[in-house]
Amino acid sequence: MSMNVELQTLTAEGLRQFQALRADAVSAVTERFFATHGSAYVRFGPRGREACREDMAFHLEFLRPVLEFGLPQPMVDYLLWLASVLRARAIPTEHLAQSLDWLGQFFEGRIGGTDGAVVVAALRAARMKFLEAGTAAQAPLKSPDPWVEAAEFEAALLAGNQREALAIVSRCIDSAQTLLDVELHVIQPALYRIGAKWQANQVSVAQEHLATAIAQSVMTVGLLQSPAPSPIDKRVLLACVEGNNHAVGLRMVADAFLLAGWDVQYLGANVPTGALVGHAVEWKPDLVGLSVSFAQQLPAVKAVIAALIERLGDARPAVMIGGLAINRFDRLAQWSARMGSAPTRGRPLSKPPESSAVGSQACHDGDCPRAGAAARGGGGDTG
Ligand code: B12
Repeated sequence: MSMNVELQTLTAEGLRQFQALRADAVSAVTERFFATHGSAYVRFGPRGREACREDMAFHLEFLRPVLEFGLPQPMVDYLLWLASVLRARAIPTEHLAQSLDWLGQFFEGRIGGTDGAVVVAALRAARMKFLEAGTAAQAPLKSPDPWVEAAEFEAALLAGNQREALAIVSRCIDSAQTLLDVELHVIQPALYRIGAKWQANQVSVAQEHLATAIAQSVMTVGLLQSPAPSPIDKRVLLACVEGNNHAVGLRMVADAFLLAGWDVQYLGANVPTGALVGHAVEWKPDLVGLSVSFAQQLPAVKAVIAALIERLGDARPAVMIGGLAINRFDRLAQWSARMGSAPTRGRPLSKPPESSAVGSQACHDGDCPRAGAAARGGGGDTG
């Protein structure tokens, strides 16, 4: 199945209308859904309606980048993911495609002209590719080669056994492995497996949260056990863009820079664009690293870059982008690299170095030595 189709994109006014209509679309389609199929969902009680609303809202969140960038692949991937999550919880999936038709009908009646047609075409394309895929599983996320310790570490995380998790990591570091390698070959694969198990309904939300919390504290201890680097008088500012709550991967990137002697400021999850840019203006980093999990977070990347250019002009830092969305979809990676090279945006972002996973980062001047390894670690399916 080829997903590299390009669709028409919305005009700025079309996008504004789409955004303004989202909440009404969610309500209208949820009501239509319950009027037509309510009996199939009675067993879920009031929570069923709420979950349906959440799903409709999610559909539209994932539709937005299709409308903005013309690439259906991330939305199809999301639909396959959602179908697998629902199936694993014995929730019917047969109405998923219909909900896309109904969303199309809602927007067709309200956004006129070419823009209305763009929304309908995007929903149709996503629906068609989703149905073509049938019950095929979404391509698995590939993490770096797991070491044998990854399975033990995963078991410790799932059992909530912080002491054991720490012992495994300390053992690796004591046997001369670097923290970065342990993060890539033990911690990351364990977290990826736990994500897959949550998707398959084999692990609870609480276990996933516990695992993440333990992994983060173990990483801090690992950092303390690592040899102190010589400072190199360079600064990197790292942040997850607005909407991205997946922060552990970026923490690994932070550790990579710290251990290479950089001065690192790590702002963590979901950083508002204004706050991020304001901090960059004040702290004046040489490099800004942004983490992106889903395609709909790319406009936030664009906003950060535009604001850095506006506020700092030629004195702006280089920008590096990575994360799940960039690893997973090569077209988004290309788009991200292109984004910085548009003439109005001034100094281009260089292409990702050949040696790194395709598009997992866009990084200037070979300035980010070991972060390439961290980014490579996330190297997933590149479509
Ligand atoms: C823990 C977790 C969460 C936690 C995160 C807590 C935290 N403090 O970070 C919480 C509960 C918040 C969460 C929420 C959600 N999650 Co989640 N989550 C995970 C999980 C299990 C682990 C994430 C992680 O830490 N991975 C390990 C790190 C090391 O990997 P990484 O992020 O890819 O980072 C590496 C590279 O990508 C790269 N990198 C990352 N950032 C950057 C930046 C730069 C500059 C560079 C150079 C490189 C780089 O370097 C890192 C090291 O190699 C993953 C499973 C998975 N496969 O990752 C699911 C997963 C990512 N989540 C998923 C989903 C769907 C969600 C939610 C939508 C769920 C929901 N319905 O609410 C929300 C969305 C939140 C949001 N808006 O961002 C799905 C994504 C599905 C898909 N295929 O796209 C996954 C894959 C789980 C699954 N299998 O279903 N999640």
